[in-house]
Amino acid sequence: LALEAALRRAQKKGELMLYYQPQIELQSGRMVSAEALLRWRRAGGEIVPPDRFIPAAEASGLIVNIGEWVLQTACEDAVRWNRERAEPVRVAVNLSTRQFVRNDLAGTVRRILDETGCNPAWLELEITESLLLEDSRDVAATLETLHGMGLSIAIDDFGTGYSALSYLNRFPVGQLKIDRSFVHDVPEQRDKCELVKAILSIAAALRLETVAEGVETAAQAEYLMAHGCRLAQGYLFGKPMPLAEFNAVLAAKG
Ligand code: G
Ligand code: G
Ligand code: MN
Ligand code: NA
Repeated sequence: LALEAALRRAQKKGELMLYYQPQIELQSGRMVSAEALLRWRRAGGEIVPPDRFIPAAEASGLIVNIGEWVLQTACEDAVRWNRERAEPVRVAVNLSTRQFVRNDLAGTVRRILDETGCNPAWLELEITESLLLEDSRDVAATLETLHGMGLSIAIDDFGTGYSALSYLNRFPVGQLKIDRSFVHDVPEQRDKCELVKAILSIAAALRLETVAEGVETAAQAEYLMAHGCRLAQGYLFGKPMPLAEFNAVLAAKG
């Protein structure tokens, strides 16, 4: 409860901010996207990572409000990045299950796209396997509406949840993000390599785009590219960074 109150104050005082982490097309080295990652910058300058406050925000319902701010801010930033670019850089936003239930998420997204002038094709929504396992009519309808608006939907941390592969057909999913726990021991560990190849072959069969998370070494990047993974995200290409730093990276890449 103390954390919840502190979080409310933080939001009022503008202490929440987004970091951005590049997603790179392995074949070309081009940055095609960036994941928005929430941070809480306290008055003293301390940066609080999301796993320290998102659970409390979810439990209290505050995540609905914070999530709207994240969507709004990410869209505003994407519009600025893409104002003078030939090839757009998309922005990926993480969503909590709570944002889908008892809440008009599709309406919120539509309004934010409208207000910011963000192209729906620039916005990706990251959801978790557990959301799809909610097996609710509302969740399915919301995902269909968002997809119909032109947004793409990614499954975050793919492979770590209670994977029921049937949901890949039942929901309008466009992208799988391979969890970094699989990527970490590639190419050294045989079983991890087999799991990564299995995920990549499911994705290829269903024509889903793939993003490998937590790519830290050139050997990992090479292995992933050789087995058909299109995109990668990780310290090898860039850490999550504040907007000013991310803008400098964008400017340098032209
Ligand atoms: O940036 P970091 O690796 O610490 O992020 C940890 C986790 O926090 C991410 O995997 C993501 O699931 C979650 N997260 C980060 N930003 C957001 C956000 O804006 N909304 C929600 N719901 N989760 C987020
Ligand atoms: O949404 P998700 O929980 O997947 O967020 C990605 C998390 O992974 C963020 O907390 C981010 O800080 C972290 N991360 C990003 N790149 C790397 C990496 O190369 N290695 C490790 N260990 N963590 C990473
Ligand atoms: Mn994510
Ligand atoms: Na993840």
